[in-house]
Amino acid sequence: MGDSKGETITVGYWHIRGLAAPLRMMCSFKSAKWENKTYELSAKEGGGWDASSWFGKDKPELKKKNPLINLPYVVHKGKVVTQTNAIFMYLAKELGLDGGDTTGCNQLLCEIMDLRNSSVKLFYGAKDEDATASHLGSTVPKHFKKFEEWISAKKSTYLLGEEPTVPDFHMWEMIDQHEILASANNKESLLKDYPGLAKLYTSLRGRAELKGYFEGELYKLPINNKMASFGAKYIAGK
Ligand SMILES: N[C@@H](CCC(=O)N[C@@H](CS)C(=O)NCC(=O)O)C(=O)O
Repeated sequence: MGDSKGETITVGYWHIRGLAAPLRMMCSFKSAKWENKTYELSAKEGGGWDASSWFGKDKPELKKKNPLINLPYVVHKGKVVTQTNAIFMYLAKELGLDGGDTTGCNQLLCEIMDLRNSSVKLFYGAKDEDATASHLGSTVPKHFKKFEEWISAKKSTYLLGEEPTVPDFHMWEMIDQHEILASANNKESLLKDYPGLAKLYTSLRGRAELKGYFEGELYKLPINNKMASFGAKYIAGK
């Protein structure tokens, strides 16, 4: 593990769970010295959203250090890191959460991002019961099946072994978001068909290192931003 207990890690993102939730979970899990920085959208008169809390000041400032700057970002040891999967791997190395398997982490993180990207289309699209049913009944199972087969081949609790590594935090977040989506649509849990994923979900949720995260404010943020058709307001998880 690097000296991340020495220098504060700043995690910047919108005032929601979104892409930052698993980054916050990783910092909490490792009791890193870290701070959470969030930006809030405010309603504009006449409709629409004012995003100047981010675009007005911090984005132009951080852009001077990293022209790729986006949300989320991490500032640590004088570096500004952006792009979620790159941040995941940066933190995994700093916090000792890569399991010594960079290729495994990268493959899993990209696969989880594929699931996330298809979910975000639904969450930010117009509310549509048929699209939600098709997402829960077809799209998500296609992804979950791959992860289930991966875990089953590994014969492990987590994606890369018996201890959590970086992809488990994003996997957990995506499972949780879909548990909440299913329950909000009066559908049963998707996990009944995926015992390996169910075990990962329950095991990580029960880790003592994450008690503070789950009991604190960060887990109570809305999943998505204010314009989303799903998750724009806090919905209690399990
Ligand atoms: N590929 C990027 C996507 C980042 C992105 O789309 N960020 C959205 C929020 S999820 C945003 O509002 N960015 C602010 C900006 O464009 O400055 C990643 O994985 O981090």
